[in-house]
Amino acid sequence: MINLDKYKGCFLGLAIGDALGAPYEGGPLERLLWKAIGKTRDGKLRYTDDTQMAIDLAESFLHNDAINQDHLAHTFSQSYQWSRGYGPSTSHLLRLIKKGKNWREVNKKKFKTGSFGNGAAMRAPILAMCFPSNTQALIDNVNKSAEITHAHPLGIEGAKLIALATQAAFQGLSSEAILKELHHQCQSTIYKDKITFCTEAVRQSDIKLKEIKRKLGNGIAAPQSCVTAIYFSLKFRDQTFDSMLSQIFSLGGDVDTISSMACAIWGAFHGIKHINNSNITNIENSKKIITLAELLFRKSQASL
Ligand code: F2R
Ligand code: MG
Ligand code: MG
Ligand code: MG
Repeated sequence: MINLDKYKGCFLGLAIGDALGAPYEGGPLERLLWKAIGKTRDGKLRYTDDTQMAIDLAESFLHNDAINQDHLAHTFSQSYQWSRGYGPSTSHLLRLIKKGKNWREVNKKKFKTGSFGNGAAMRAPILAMCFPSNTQALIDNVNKSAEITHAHPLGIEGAKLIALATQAAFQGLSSEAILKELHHQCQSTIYKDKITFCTEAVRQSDIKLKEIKRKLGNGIAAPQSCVTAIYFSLKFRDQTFDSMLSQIFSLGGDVDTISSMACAIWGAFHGIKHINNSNITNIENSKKIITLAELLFRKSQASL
């Protein structure tokens, strides 16, 4: 059953995973920088590009009652701040859009085939909140959202898998059914093989973290992080939010993004009631995020 509690759990899960994971992301230099800029003036934990782009997507969808690519590109560019830690290609792109370039002219500037970073996937849980029950509408709108910043087929496919996993979590499908559907939806061998491995790893009781890192990845590219996040959300489906987070922190690499995507899916399964209140109140703009979740839920109910 889809309900408001799950919407709040999904959006806050995304933001909490991001803000709590950010201090663990990347190498020593990135961690040192985040120590200096990782808190707001009133002592809350700052979120990064992952949550900022999720908020932008929610606000743009609420404003247009649709995914309007020009409006979304503009919204992303207006909220861009270097200190949120955007990926290099996205950062370059958003600065060009902010200067007045059309996103269609610059989204393949850095990479001729478009980016396959995980930046489109990290905002994809929000699309499942916009399109909670129509799978084809969800896929069509994942493509629209991703194309702006991540036009490479692997960047889009990673976003599609995260969006579909979140939609299935809202619907409360079994983990086996979710993985079967994701396998069916995969177009590329790289994701198909990872979903096959993930299905085995979720069943196995003694799987080691280093095996997950080796087979599924922990990097900034979508094929190196999307299935990893889905794995954690399913492996820890019957365990606590905090126990899942601590495992992802130990994984290393692109921790903020992997935990953000995993926590969004976990929140879509369980709802806000199962997330510790201190996690919620400690993060920047938690009230705004709850309000956005409420507005998205109301819109989804009105369109039934
Ligand atoms: N930027 C960061 N964190 C900085 C530290 C990361 C650390 N060193 C690590 O590797 O874990 N975090 C934020 O960026 C990620 C989202 O990135 P996004 O928006 O996808 O960025 P971008 O620049 O589009 O892609 C990321 C990199 O992937 C490689 N790449 C992408 N497409 C490529 C292509 N077609 N050909 C070759 N390489 C391609 C490039 O290295 C890109 O720079 C999130 O983690 C977010 O938290
Ligand atoms: Mg980030
Ligand atoms: Mg507006
Ligand atoms: Mg990241």
